[in-house]
Amino acid sequence: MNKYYLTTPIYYPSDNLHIGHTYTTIAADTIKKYKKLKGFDVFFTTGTDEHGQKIQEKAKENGVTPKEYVDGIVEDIKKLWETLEIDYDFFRRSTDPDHEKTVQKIFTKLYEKDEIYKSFYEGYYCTPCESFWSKSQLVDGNKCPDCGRETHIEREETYFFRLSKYRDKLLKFYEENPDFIQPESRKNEMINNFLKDGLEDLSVSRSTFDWGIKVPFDEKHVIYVWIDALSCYLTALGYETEDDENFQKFWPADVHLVGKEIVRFHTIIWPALLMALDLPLPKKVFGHGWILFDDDKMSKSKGNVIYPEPIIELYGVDAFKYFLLREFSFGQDGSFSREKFLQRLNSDLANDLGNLVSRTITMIEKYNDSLIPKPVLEEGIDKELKDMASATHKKVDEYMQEFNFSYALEEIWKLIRRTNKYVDETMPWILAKDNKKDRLDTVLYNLAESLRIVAVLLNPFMSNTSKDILDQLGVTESLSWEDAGEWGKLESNLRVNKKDIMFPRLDIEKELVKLEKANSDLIRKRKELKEKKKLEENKEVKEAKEIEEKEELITIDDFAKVKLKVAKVIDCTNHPKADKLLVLTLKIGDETRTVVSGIKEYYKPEDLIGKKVIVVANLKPVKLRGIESNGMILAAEDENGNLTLLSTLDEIEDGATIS
Ligand code: ME8
Repeated sequence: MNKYYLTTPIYYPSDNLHIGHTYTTIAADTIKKYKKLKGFDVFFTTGTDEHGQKIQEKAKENGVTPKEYVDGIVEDIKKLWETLEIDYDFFRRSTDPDHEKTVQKIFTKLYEKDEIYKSFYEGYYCTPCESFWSKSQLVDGNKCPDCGRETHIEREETYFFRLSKYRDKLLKFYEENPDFIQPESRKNEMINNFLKDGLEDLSVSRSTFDWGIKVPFDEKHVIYVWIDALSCYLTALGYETEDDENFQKFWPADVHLVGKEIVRFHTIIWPALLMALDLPLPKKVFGHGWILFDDDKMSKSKGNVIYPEPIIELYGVDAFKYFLLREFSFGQDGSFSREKFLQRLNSDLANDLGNLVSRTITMIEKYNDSLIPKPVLEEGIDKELKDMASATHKKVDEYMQEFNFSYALEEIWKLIRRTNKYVDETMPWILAKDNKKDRLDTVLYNLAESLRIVAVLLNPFMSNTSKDILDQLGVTESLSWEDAGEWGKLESNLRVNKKDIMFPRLDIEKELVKLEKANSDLIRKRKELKEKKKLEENKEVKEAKEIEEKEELITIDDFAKVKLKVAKVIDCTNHPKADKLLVLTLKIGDETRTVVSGIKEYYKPEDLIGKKVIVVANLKPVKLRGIESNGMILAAEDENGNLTLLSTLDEIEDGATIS
């Protein structure tokens, strides 16, 4: 069986994901479903990139540990993928212990092969991108060329990866594998912007923060977050572990899907690292365009974010997926707008598809007792529909090879629109009225058969809708992709089963208000939740402090400051100048010292000689009525003023320490 390994980036859980992230994941999921239908054995990895300064700072802002901070967001991300019915095979968290262990192995291996060496780095650092830049790479003075935000100068001791030596090898690899970087324009960008003038060695460790995987042989350093993150594609398959069956089977990856801003990491740094590890390189990296909002890149840190949850809740998973894949050309940037979304819902889903399903099923109910009829009387007009339906499969296939989801869907919609036109042309209600049963049966069959083909073709994109259509047609067996390429496979006599309208028409103005409100409600709710968590956290810390103060709790370190010893009273006399004081001579191991104690009321000197007592041995000396006291002996006193000296339960040598 043919294997297929595909990945999405592992996303930063510095905040909840927005529709930009769902775009990559939905595209990957669609490819997976498509490949599976075509009989491939597919493995799909996604996950979260949890280390690095940015996350550490975010966590600090929120008053929690980095791990606590990301745990909550990772939970939301997994929930989102569940809602979107994303069929991933492996979710890699970069904080997973097995991942951390393998990344350390990778780093050590590279160091031992002299692919990594230690030196110093000074450069312009962009904290949000976790990247160093040279002066010539900066834009508008000192801004990061990737995200446009301010950089600052940082100098640190660091390990370097010998990236520079891979320049020619990379260029050769690109030449020998012309499809490696897609779309083509991104390859030219990589060559012209990064490779043409040579590559510099890459700083691959950080010592200015510690939220990361430690360099195993130099714990002052953490491993650069991108080595950590990129390795996830290998560790998800069990690379360098005992259980590496998936690695043996699925590596190299067939495609890494990424946004265009991280193509550099995936087509320069990643292949060079793999070459250094003597591993095969991925077959393809596809750098898709950005979804913009108000013509700006949607980004968590800029705050101009559209979240997917309200859209899905209001209009369903399939409408959301359809819009993203249909509206935007996968390789290029595109602007998201709620109006466009609602318009497509009305035109493509309600008018075209929903309408075709509903009228077809209704007519079969009405004119043929809910049974799919047998086609008996063909006419010339049928041929165009049949030819188009059979050809659509091939065209969709061709577009799917290029991940051109938008054109693939457009082909399916051409067939839907053609089929709707066929209804208008053949006018089944007139055929019914004129009692042209044979012709009517044929027309109804053709409509149903066209819908069956549409349903199979829609499966990778909108699996619920696809199932729904097949259900309504009474088709129960599961269909393969190839079943969409053959006209006439729909059996007659299946019983149709009408359901509610799939995509009701919407009042765009009203829905716009609803959608905007739902998005801002969600943002507010999440903010409140964070604030609440922070407050609770602060409250807990405050309360703990108060309790400590109230009960005068001390830590074990506080207690350890007090040196307690067992002492033997070798002499004891009354203080010559004080009524209440005794003067004791204590032997503490090899040492003898004098302690003055206010216990004359309770003990006679002769009672104490030879007894063992407990003494605080590191108390500052004080003079008590002219005699220096070096320590304090411990006693217990009850509410009635009864007092007794402390001693040990069993016999023990003086000088013994107490803890
Ligand atoms: O870069 N339009 O994580 P990240 C389209 N952890 N796609 C978008 C998008 C938008 N507006 N915004 C985000 C990282 N994406 C690293 C990756 S991989 C080894 C490490 C998608 O959370 C797109 O796929 O910043 C982009 O590359 C990715 O999310 C960035 O996610």
